[in-house]
Amino acid sequence: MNLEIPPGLTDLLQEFTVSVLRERPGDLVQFAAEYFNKLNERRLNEKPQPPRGVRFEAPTPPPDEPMNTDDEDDEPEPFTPPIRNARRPSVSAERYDPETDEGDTDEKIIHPKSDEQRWRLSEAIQNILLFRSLDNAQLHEVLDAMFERKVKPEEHVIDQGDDGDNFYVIDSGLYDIFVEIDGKPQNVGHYDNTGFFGELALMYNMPRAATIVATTEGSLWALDRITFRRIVLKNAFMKRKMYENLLECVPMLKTLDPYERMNVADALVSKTCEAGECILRQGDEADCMYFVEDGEVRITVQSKSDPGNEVEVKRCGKGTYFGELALVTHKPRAASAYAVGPTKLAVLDVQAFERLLGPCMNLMKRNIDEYEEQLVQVFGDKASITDLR
Ligand code: 1OR
Repeated sequence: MNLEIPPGLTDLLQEFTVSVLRERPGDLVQFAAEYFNKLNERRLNEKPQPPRGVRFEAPTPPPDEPMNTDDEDDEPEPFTPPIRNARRPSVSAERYDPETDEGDTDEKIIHPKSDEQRWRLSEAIQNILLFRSLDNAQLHEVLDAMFERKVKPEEHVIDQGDDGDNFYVIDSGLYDIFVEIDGKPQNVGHYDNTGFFGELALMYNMPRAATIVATTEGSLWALDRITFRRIVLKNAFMKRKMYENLLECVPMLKTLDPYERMNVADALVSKTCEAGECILRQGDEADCMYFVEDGEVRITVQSKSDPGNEVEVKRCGKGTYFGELALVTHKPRAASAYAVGPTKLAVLDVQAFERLLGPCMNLMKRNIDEYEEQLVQVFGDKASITDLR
């Protein structure tokens, strides 16, 4: 009997499983029938597209090509590489498809390392969110395949428009990020001794979206395209897919560009709660915020004059968030939160919050006025509510 697993089966079942976990259908067989029918229809009709929500556009359109101003809700357009005047890539701009991925080979690449190098590498990857969903065996394989690249000041590690070869994790050094705007490279940010870059071209088979230049001596850990796609990409892709719908329907996150929103998806960690479970308690120190993936959360507040009196002030449903206030104000939790029924949350820790949600800070600060108004309505006067600011 031939027991060979057909290529693509694992990914197909994995994606189906994620859908089941997300949707929690009552009738699994009916859900499966509809799921695979839809999948088949989509495959027959589909033009190549990036994953939903990942629509890169050139920062400035060429004069003969007006900038697309469509609503977010519109159907995603056919995928165009981000830099339209870039050198034509030898790889086609296609969506990621694990089934046709050249990374399906099982060839393992090992770059021997000294103990000192291993130690530095394990330090460098500590906060690399793209590696978070790897299991131990996968992580070892990735670490084995990484190799060190030393850089000098002014060295171009990546040039915008080039084909993608490696993914890089920063071990040390400062690096500037340049993106061509109106034909001129503009400095849009920098990396300071930590972080990673070079994942986009490998993930979406498109030319490099930015130029990365070392401004000091430094050291990078590089991972080849094939190993990146074979191991890291499959996991990261599943995770982004899981969260893309959720993040798309959070109005606050619309102020982020797609690149920034993808980074938020990478940083989220799932948490399930039972009915009635206390998620956070008024007065506690805060180290994260929450997005509701499924279910409902009750927010309660104690009256200042009568702390035994816990009053429900709000309900948060799917696609909403809570727990951000204390991270904005750097104060203890101003309310408690309880799961109403079985509830699924996506948790963003305070470090990722500060790094990734800076552009949404003004919107979150504006929420404080709304919270105060709600509290005054519930408790009747300002004296019985705790100062939120
Ligand atoms: P890559 O493979 O395209 C260049 O090679 C890398 O620069 C890219 O992957 C990212 O890892 C990194 N837009 C696009 N790529 C960026 C950006 C960026 N920042 C870093 N990279 N923007 C800056 C967002 C603060 C958006 C500019 C309009």
